[in-house]
Amino acid sequence: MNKRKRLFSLICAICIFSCSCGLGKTTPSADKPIVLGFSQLGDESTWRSQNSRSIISAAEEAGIKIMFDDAMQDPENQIKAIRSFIAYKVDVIAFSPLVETGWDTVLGEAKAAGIPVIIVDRMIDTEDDSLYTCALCSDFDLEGRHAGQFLLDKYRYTEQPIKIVELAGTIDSTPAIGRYEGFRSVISSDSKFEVIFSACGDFMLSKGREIMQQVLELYDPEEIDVLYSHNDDMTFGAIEVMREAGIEPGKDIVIISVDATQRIIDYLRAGTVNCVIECNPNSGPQLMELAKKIVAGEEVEKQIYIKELVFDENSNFNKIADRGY
Ligand code: GZL
Repeated sequence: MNKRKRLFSLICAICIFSCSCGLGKTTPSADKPIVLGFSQLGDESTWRSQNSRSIISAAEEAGIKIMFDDAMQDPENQIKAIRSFIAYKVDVIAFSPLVETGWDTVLGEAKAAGIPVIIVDRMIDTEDDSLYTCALCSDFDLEGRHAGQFLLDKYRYTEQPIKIVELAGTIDSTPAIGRYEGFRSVISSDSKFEVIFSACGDFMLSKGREIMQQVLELYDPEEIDVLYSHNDDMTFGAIEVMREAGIEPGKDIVIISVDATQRIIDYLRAGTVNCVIECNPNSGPQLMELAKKIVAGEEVEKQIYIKELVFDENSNFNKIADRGY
């Protein structure tokens, strides 16, 4: 049995032991807490680690027993975890889908077992929205549009072409799709903007480095005006490569990054990056409130978007709260 399965079994055993009340599903009550099965897609970025911390700590705060599984970037592991949650007859399932497609069958099994599902962070692409009770997500298309709007404002009076390199997130993931499409829906209004290179870095620092190295083999730095990166970790990798090449990030190449970790806000203050689009990882408390309402049979909204901000080189940096991660 591999490490992941052992960890998952241990977490399950602890949960089942601490809330075991005989065989079969029991109705949660004061002395029988709600059991939530949560499938996390992985631990690929600073954002993801904070998202997991938020969810685990919020479950403890809310008195909810959580069975937490880390799928390590493999949707098959998420499907296995959801099936395990069904077998343990949890009260509610929540998961952050790595990619948008491939969930109908396993969510159909959860529906048949009478277990409500909450989608968190990223979204699924399905024709049957009865497969989930609620989706608590960011508006990734809006994040992309904010990034585009920053460039429209910054280069409003510029005539010459603006050449853009894009570090994209995981293919077929909602944040990558939304940030890609939302960005283009805005910059396409002015033909001076051109995305000359776009590649998938899977939201990982190491791949952000690799892609930036490739880009500098293909283009002279003078040919690149803007780096648009779908998350901070890929931005950190790209900045390392820029500095090694003698390029001054934020000056020689304008940088837009999504997430808003503390490190990228510090870079914004230092002029190392020029625009930061917030993507809020702290959805834990809201998720637990939703879980309680759903298990209690209360109505909840089908789609809830988490509120997010935009910071840029013209922001009042004193008003940017500490990020906490
Ligand atoms: C967005 C989230 C993305 C973050 C990345 O909600 O899914 O995945 O932007 C993370 O940092 O890896």
